[in-house]
Amino acid sequence: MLAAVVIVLAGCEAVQKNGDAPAAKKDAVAPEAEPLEKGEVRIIVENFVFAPAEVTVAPGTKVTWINKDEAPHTATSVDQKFNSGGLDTGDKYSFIFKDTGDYEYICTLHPQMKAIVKVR
Ligand SMILES: [Cu+2]
Repeated sequence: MLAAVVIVLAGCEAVQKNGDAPAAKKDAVAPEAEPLEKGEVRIIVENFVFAPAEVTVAPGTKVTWINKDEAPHTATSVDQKFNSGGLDTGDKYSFIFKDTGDYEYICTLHPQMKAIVKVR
């Protein structure tokens, strides 16, 4: 039951996950080389940290996480506002922050990985 609720919540505002075709993983082009959408903010997951660990964005900003580690990671809101699910190497996940507030999140696979998105 809980799992179903989480899926529904995540589905609400998750913009894209694994948007690249499977073949893209073999591509030499690094994910961050892709053009940013206007107003988009990127957070790189690498060396078991979210970088930057704190970002402040305006309401309506699309934030995209990209996993550059060999290990899988997630970006999971501690308040269950968003959840990337498992991101393998090169995978990305986007969420549009509509409301102001502080959004703490962790990697559920490595709970010591903590970061925050502030929407102002
Ligand atoms: Cu992790």
